[in-house]
Amino acid sequence: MTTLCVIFGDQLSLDIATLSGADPATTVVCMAEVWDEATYVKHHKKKLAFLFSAMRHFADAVRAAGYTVVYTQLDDPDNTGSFRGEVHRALAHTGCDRIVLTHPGEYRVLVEVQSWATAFGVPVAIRDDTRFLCSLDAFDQWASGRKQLRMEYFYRDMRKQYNILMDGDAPVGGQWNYDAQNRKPLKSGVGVPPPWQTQPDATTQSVMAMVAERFPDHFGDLEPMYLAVTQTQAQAVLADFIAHRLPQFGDYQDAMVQGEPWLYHSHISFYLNCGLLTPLPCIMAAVDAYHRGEAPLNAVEGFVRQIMGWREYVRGIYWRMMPEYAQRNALDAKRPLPDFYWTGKTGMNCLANCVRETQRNAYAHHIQRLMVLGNFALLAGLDPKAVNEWFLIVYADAYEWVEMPNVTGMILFADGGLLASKPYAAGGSYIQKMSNYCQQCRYRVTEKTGPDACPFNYLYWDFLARNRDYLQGNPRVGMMYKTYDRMTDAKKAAIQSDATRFFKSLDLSD
Ligand code: FAD
Ligand code: DLZ
Ligand code: SF4
Repeated sequence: MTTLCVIFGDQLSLDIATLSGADPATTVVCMAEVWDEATYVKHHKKKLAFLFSAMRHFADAVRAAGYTVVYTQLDDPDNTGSFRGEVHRALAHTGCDRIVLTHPGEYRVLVEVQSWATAFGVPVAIRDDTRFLCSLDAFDQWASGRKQLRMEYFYRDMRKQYNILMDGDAPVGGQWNYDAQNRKPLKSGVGVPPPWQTQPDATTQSVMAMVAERFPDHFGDLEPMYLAVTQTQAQAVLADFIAHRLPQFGDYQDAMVQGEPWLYHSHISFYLNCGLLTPLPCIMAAVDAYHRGEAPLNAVEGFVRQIMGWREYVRGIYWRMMPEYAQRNALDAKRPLPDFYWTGKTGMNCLANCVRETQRNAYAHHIQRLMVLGNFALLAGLDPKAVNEWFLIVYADAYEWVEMPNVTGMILFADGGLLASKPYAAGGSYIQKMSNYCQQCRYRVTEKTGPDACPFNYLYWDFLARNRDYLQGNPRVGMMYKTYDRMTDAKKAAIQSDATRFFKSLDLSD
């Protein structure tokens, strides 16, 4: 009996469950670059080059571990363009009589692989993805019977279960969460450590040439290409973060600085999500730095919470709620995505910078995604399908299991509050407090209405007014309606007419 072990592009870990217990003598590993995956949304060029290069390097590592690898490159003339076609070809070519794979990261691919046993007439084993710290069954057990699925309680349970930053039954330092200390703005010119970067090797260069030729109409800059593409390089990115950025990670987690896209973040999501890194070693590296006295608790706890809390939690939500989750649109938002999400051409300096950095790097840090790009999408009432597609396209760390709960749940409140207890809506003053974008903006953040007023200011109130029926019962938003109701009729009318004028200028009128 020979086994075809199918490994997808986001499963690039040698300890993937697919290979657990595999005998190289009776195993063939199948990997394929396929047109369907590269184009079902038009991924950022840098994301494509990164992933194809990482896949090719990983195939070499699998061969070095003694396995036979059947690898189809995108431009192979026999490439059928789909997972189904490539697995079918590999079965015919190798004579394997069973398939083993690990639970895919996206619902549509799960549906596809579930059809293979019938389609190919061989047994197909779909194994749990053991790289995650919370299995899907364990998440369902945690969630079932709860009225509210708040991340904070999930996270506490995970800390206890894995005994991370615990002092017996209590959290180290006496608090579970040090977020209140993690909201400091940062001045420009502070000397942020440069991010870890590498030069493209021969494999990456050849993939870049292919992407340039085959995907010219996809969004984003291919060059410069500096991302890690092997496990060793990804570990160097992690080590660089622990040594140079983790100590300030907490303090400046929410800060935004014009011209500083990387700040004190870790830049490891690309690697965690495709398998070049796995979560527990990243968490332990930060915890060890804390125990050595090299990083403060607010930084280390904040970092642990992102990976052990948010990352695991959003995955649990995605798989528990799909496929219905993809249809959610609680606020009935319908506006199309404005062009500036692709071009960066807008007078709103914060948005222009976040889009341009996304275009160049296939990366923006969390607060740029949440409080600038996401906040605008929420306030403007952009269609959740269009916003989900954009976020899935433009970031090199984007896969639906992590992108969709962040977009549908966290930024758009389109799931009606399943993930977030209130919409993350904010006017311009939040962006002014946490960044220096407003200093170079054509709008005035201190003006609330009128042609020069920061659009976030009137769009905020227009959003609340538009969604009153849905939101005013929410105890965490109710206060804002009291403030709105105290405004004069003239002010309310000015807000509405400014919002109407603004939408018209973007060609987004109702
Ligand atoms: P750091 O700030 O250094 O955080 C460390 C790690 O924590 C990240 O690498 C990531 O693995 C994890 N993490 C942090 N926040 C989240 C979160 N909200 N959800 C899940 N994991 C988290 N993250 C993705 O990995 N892929 C996405 O497609 C994605 N889309 C997002 C869309 C929106 C609208 C928002 C608001 C957030 C999204 N995030 C996504 C979460 C977060 O913005 C990125 O994980 C983070 O910016 C990656 O950069 P970093 O590695 O430097 O993260
Ligand atoms: C994102 C992506 C892209 C662009 N291309 C491929 C590919 O050609 N081959 C592959 O195996 N995986 C690719 N991926 C990652 C898959 O979309 C990812 O594995 C799915 O999320 C699986 O559920
Ligand atoms: Fe953004 Fe408003 Fe500040 Fe301009 S004034 S940068 S639009 S928050």
